[in-house]
Amino acid sequence: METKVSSMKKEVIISADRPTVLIGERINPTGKKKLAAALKAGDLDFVCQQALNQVKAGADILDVNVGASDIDEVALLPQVVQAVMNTVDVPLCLDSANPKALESALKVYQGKPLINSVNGETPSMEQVLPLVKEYGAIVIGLTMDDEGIPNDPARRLAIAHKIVARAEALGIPRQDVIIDCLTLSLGADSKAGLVVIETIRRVKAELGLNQTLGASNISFGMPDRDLLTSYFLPIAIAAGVTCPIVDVAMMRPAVLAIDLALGRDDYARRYIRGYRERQKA
Ligand code: THG
Repeated sequence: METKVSSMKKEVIISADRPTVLIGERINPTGKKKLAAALKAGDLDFVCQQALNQVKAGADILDVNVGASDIDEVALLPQVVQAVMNTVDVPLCLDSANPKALESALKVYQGKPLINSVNGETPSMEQVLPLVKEYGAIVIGLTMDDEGIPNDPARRLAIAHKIVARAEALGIPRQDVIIDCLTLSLGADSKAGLVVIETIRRVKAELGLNQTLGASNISFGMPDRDLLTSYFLPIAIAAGVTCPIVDVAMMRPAVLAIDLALGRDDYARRYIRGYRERQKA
């Protein structure tokens, strides 16, 4: 199962037979006062610096989210997408809960982007999937609906099936849907890890699609977050996550080790190159 995302200059292939694709999470004002203030002031230099840093750290794709109170995402998302495209070569993941903002960003995007996201609610599927078809994009399908995120893996799986069926009915190839099984915080529910891992396994077995995950959600509100996230990641990747959304600078060394352990790094080339680059830095 191969999913191909692209910018003007780069194509990224997501597949369980290849190294894990890292989607950089840091262009997102949630919990970041400095970034939120810069975005509100229309200062895009700060965002572009975040983009450069993440690509230098090894990000394959950048998530771009400008959602915060007092921000007009429909106007700002395309501006930030354009600024980031002018700064780095990697493909982008357009992240908004507002379909109008996704559409305005799609209008300026050059290449085949990721759309983040659609969910199992009928209005979401009715608004987002036609955009995916029209712009030839890839879409992330969240396993939640109007009743929220089910606690039961079977119900999350059923939502994934529903999203794929709706996409295929519109002529969107199934490999252009990436599933996000959604991890909740272990601080709120100490069984949250078990539930999402079981869901990831079943999505892989029954749908075989590529899967993303906002992996740092697992440690939200907990002490020693990076420790928790970095030990959760190999479980999620071994279960079927192929393109996690992460803080790349923090998580890439662990992911290089995981890919080597899972036979996705011939002759340990990437692992050794990653080590050498860290020695130089
Ligand atoms: N699934 C999908 N998309 C997503 C998410 C997901 N997009 C948004 C989010 N979840 C993933 N992105 C982030 C971005 C930042 C953080 C976590 C996930 C984060 N920020 C720190 C905080 O809020 O405490 C602050 C970061 C810092 O400045 O160090 O943790 O699940 N499809």
